Amino acid sequence: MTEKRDVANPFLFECAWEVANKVGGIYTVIKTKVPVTVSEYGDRYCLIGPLSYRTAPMEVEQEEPTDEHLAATLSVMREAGVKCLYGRWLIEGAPHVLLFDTSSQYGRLDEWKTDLWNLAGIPSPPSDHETNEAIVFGYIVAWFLGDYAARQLTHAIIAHFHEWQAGVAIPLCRKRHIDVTTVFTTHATLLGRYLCAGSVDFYNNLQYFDVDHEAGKRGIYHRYCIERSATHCADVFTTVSHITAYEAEHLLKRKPDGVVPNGLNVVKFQAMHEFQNLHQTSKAKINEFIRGHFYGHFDFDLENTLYMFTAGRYEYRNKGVDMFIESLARLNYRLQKSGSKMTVVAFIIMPAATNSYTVEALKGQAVTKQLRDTVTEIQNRVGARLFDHAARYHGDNAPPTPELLSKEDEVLLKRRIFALKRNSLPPITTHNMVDDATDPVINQIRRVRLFNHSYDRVKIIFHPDFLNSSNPILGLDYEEFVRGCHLGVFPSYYEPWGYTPAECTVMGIPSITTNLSGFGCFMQDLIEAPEDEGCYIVDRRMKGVDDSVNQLTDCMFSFVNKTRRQRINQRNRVERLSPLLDWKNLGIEYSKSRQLALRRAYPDQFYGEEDPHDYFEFGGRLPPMSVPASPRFRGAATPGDMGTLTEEMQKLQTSDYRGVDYDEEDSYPFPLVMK
Ligand code: G6P
Ligand code: 1S3
Repeated sequence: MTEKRDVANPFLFECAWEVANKVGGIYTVIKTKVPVTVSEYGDRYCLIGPLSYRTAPMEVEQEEPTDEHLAATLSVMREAGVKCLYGRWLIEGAPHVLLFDTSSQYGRLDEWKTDLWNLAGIPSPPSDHETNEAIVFGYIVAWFLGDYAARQLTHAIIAHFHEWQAGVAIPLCRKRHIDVTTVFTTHATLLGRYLCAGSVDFYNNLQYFDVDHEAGKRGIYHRYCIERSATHCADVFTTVSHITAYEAEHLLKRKPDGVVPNGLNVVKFQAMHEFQNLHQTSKAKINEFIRGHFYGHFDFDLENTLYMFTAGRYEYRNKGVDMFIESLARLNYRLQKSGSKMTVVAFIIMPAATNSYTVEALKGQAVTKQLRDTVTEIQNRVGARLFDHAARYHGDNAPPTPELLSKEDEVLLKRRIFALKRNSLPPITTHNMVDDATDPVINQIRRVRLFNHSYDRVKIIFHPDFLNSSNPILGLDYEEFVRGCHLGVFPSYYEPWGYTPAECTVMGIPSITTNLSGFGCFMQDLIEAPEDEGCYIVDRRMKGVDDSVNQLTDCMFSFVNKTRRQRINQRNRVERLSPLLDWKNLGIEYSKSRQLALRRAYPDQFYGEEDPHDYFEFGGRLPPMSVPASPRFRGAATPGDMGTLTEEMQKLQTSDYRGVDYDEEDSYPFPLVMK
């Protein structure tokens, strides 16, 4: 390796399938992290992703590279037929971005697949499109990095890859001895996700799974090989939470060097009441939808109605939808028994295969809109009549009030009211499902008989699509919807991080999550009594399923019994936790992982010198964070514990992620045995 590269001002390429290409949570990670990364690297930072001609024109402004080496590399690659787009990603921070069109190199797929087998022993079946994409993308990225690193010889280059889809380039960098240092961050493990979605007792058996066999049984052996090879070939390996670090150690067979928790770009309002006002205005929009959806059965008081929701990728068991629906049924029973005047409307927002909106759902919005329009017309006519009448008055005595509602208006109004009559119950879903008979969510709702009857205190609405403000039904953007709700419920079984409750927190909306989610554990580690701050954590480790369901039900029941004043106070407390989730505080974990990568690749440049970027000088502790005063924080915790990185641990001869010596498997940061 060249020893002269400048390690104090390295170049950073961050590569992920979700760069300028929204698929799921990784897009949020990358996009929200950009401002802090740009502030650290400026023009030395460039993201690399796949080129989608559908979304790129909206996301990226094309420009010519000013870096001569980059320009030369791209020119060589273009001459060889690689299509790419270089420019600025139009998001906050406006970073450089380089998108490669994988289809421009599909002609070389077989050649590269053979090479991958010869080089790394990674097989690839012919018909797995996602894997084919990952291979072509990986080969193009490695080609780019190899060419660039051979031209640009003055600065160190860090190549950071996220998730297996971007992982193929890592073994290639290693085998080809490309002079870059690599970081691999995984946001889940392939096998973990598959195993949890089945019916295995995942956490109690983690160390016993025959990983190759399990991956083979599920038809993902080749993908697993890519993930595992990226994990082992990277200079630094990180993941997003301690629970996933533990999982990765057993399923990918490498202990992560540290944890890089996911942050958000927290926008603070000037005044506290602003986010409370936003809740009020967004709630009014949800109210409108509810009036339409429940037409003909709209017999509950919106002033005493609470909106709860769950949202995310449609993974029925992993995201805890099974537990949510069961708990809603128990909540319904308890509210009925206690004679509560409150109504809960529970939304499930999870994209699934659908054909269209249901006629009933569309009709509900249409008939209530007609009613509203008619009332507005009548209101105008009544107003005009009143005005005309008052304007004619000249004497001292007030004239008798005119007849306000004309016969025609009365008939019109009756017609609209009659149109609200309905024989069916308000539907439990807004869309026609492709697999209605087998859909797990619909079937469980049927099983627990939550059919939106008048006597039900818990109503349910399954919206199997992303939210969008231009939708004819529930026409709100996701953020607006969350702000209008009262409580987010995410009782996940498999959740490496869990952005949904984190997003609730920064918007000042209380949420429920579990101690099997990265986010839940993170909050539990940092705050002494998270539930006092509106961040409820259901125990899915030490309790049996039934007890966890009861705990979740208790939690929702006590939330429903809060007064409006208590809810307002709680929202204030939740919102005050947002600095904990701000990239301005969490970004340092990424900095530390990059620093470690540089140290590993260029040890001589660090040996015996004072390093101005030495993030380890706090002994694994961050300098004091700016945190709100009231929550009680656990003193010892640090967000990512990157300070316990492997080398540091070797020095200390300890073996955990936190600098405490755990000898036994089950003395991990959390108990392993579950009921
Ligand atoms: C916000 C508004 C208040 C409103 C309240 C409703 O706090 O600023 O004016 O009364 O929301 O809260 P609720 O929990 O009943 O939706
Ligand atoms: C993954 O996305 P998911 O919903 O499939 O990555 C996210 C970002 O790190 C993380 O929040 C989530 O828990 C993982 O599961």
